[in-house]
Order: sequence, then structure tokens, then C-alpha cells
Amino acid sequence: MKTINVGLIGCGFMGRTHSNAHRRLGNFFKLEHQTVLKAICDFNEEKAKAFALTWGFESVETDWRKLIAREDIDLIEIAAPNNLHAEIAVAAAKAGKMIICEKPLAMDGKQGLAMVKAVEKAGVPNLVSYNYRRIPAVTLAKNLIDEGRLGRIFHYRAKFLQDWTISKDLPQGGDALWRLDAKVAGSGVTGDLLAHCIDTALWLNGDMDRVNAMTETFIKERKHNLTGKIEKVGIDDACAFLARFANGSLATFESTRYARGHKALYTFEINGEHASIAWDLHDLHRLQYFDHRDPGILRGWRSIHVTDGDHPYMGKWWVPGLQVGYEHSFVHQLADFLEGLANNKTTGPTFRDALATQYVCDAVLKSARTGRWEKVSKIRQSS
Ligand code: SOE
Repeated sequence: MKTINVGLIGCGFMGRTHSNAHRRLGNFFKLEHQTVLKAICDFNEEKAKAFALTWGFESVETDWRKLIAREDIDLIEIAAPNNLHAEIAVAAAKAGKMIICEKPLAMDGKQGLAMVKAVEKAGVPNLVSYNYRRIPAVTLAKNLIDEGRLGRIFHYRAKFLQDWTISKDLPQGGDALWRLDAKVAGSGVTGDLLAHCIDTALWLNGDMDRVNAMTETFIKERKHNLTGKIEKVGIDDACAFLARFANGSLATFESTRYARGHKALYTFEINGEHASIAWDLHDLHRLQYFDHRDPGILRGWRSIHVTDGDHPYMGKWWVPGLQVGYEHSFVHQLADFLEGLANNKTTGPTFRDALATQYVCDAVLKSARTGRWEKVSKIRQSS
């Protein structure tokens, strides 16, 4: 068995999802490679030490440059805030490290392109953590579409709704709330939530050509945790956009952190000539499927409980009927990445694939500013 030594940067929520994936992986997936949690890196040493104890990292670093310079590290995982992704990834690529980077790839397409060039020049395996692709029901949707069961696609509809920033007393910036600080996050719901919807959509439905968007910042000023001052809010609290795909289908996307009652309601529905599918993160182990070719008296929406051994990934877990959850999507992502290494196959979404998502986000934010339809810059997909 080959060993891959992991250096993880960032011990927030995403650092936990990545660490948990490494801990679960070997117990459930028989792979050629095994990963070792070699080092955790965070500028806050106390936090990093506590994290190392909880998750079993062998060592602690407080400077990501030192981590990248270590010869005993093979894979760098970037779970740090968005404004650090590019600098870390480019340095890691130059040092010849494999990279798994949290989403969104970068602050904007320009940074993203530099990252793609760096990993491709270095020839290092790379992956961006758009984890929802690896929910078994979503992978099943991909398989059904690729088999042609839906026929020509007419409509794609996606939403990602949350409600955690409604209070005007919530500050912006700092450790837990950097997602509200435009200088650190790049954008609001567009990069944080719609990026997930866009990644899934490009994967399931192909290239997007044009978008027409509107955004809103409902609370214009918030106290900044780092300066203690009331500062302008630069992120989009809500975003809705129309899109046209290259395959001729029409789409609507919506995301907000102001949908009272919704915590992480990611949903999509796709309507094709023969069949439709729908999925809902709050009921993530089910795929809704309607097939017009069923005999008339039996025609109706089926709710497929995606827990059978022949459903994607499910043969690795428990027994039919018993479901898995959010955290398993990170285990699946890691398993696919390592399987790709073993078989010399590229596993998406690569940096190049994630740049396509970044370009859609850029076009969405541009359209919200100009009030016009905007073209999406093109990049060749790798998967
Ligand atoms: C934000 O609340 C967030 O944690 C995103 O950053 C994640 O990417 C998403 O999966 C859940 O919501």
C-alpha cells in the first residue's frame, strides 16, 4: 500500500469535513493508497494544537509556507478562507505537491486562471471540493442523464437557500464570519452557495453560455470583527439569475441567506423530453424521478431511496435501506481522487473545471452590475 502524507491548511468547519473524510476512508474503501494526517496548519497555534489532538494529526505548523516546504508532505489540502487559495495553491504546485482546494476555486476568474496554469505546468493532480457531486443521489442523477434517459433537456432549476445572516447585529469578518467579508470571501452567496449549484449544473447539463442576474445586499453596514468599526458590507446577500445553456435549455438559479426557515436548502430540478429528476439536500438520500414512458396508469413521480448496493458509492457502506449523509460526500471525493491516482485517471472537478464555475460566477456578478445579459468566458473542461 502506498502512503500519501497530508498537510491540511485551516481548521474551521471545512478543515473538519476534510479530516473526517481521511479518518473514515480506510475503514470503508479498499484503495491502493492510504492517507496519513501528517500536519495541520493554522496561524492560531492553540487552535491548531487542539485540532491535531481531536483528529490525530502528527504535527502542527503555523506558517503554510513552511508546510509546503516540508519534504514529507505529498498532498496539500486548502481549507483556508478564499483570499488565500490562489497564493497557497500556486506555491504548492511549484513545490510539486498534489492539491485539494476548497470551493470556490478563487476570488475571481483571473486568480483562478493563474491557479489552473500553475497546477497544469507542474503536472500535479488537483481537485476542487465541490462535494455535492458525490452525494449518491446526485451521482445517480448524473448517470441517468448520461444514459440519455431524460432526452433533450429543456429546463434546469436550482436554489440554495439559508437564513443565518438576517440579524443586523451579526458582525462581519474574523474567524467564523469571514464569509461575510468581501475582501476575504470575494463575494457572498454567489461564490459560497451558487458556486455549488453552478458546479453541479455544468456537470449535469454542460456549458453555460449567457446569464442575466440581480443581487441585493439587504444589510448595508455591519460591525467588523477585526477592526471593531461599523463597515460597509461588500457581499451579495442574495442573488438570482437566468441562464441559457449551450444545449439550448433555459435555467433559473436563486440563492439567499435571507430565506427564513431554510438552513441549507439546496435543490435542483431538471426537465427533459422523456423524464424529469429532482433532488433536495434536506432529503439527500432520495432522488425524485418521473418517466413519461412508463405505462399511463402507473405514471407518476418515483421517490428513489438511493441506498441499495448498486447505487453509486452505497455498496461501500452499510446494508440496503440504511442511508449516508453530508459528510460522506467528502469521503467519496477523496476515494475518487485516490482511485484516479491509482489508475492514472483525472478526477473532476479539477482546477480547470472549477475555473468554468468561477467564470459563471464572474459573469453573474458582472451582469448584476451592468443590468445586462453577459457572456460566460469559455474554458475547455477536463471531465
Ligand atoms: C455556508 O454556510 C456553507 O457552509 C458553505 O460554505 C458550504 O460550501 C455549503 O456546503 C454549506 O454552507
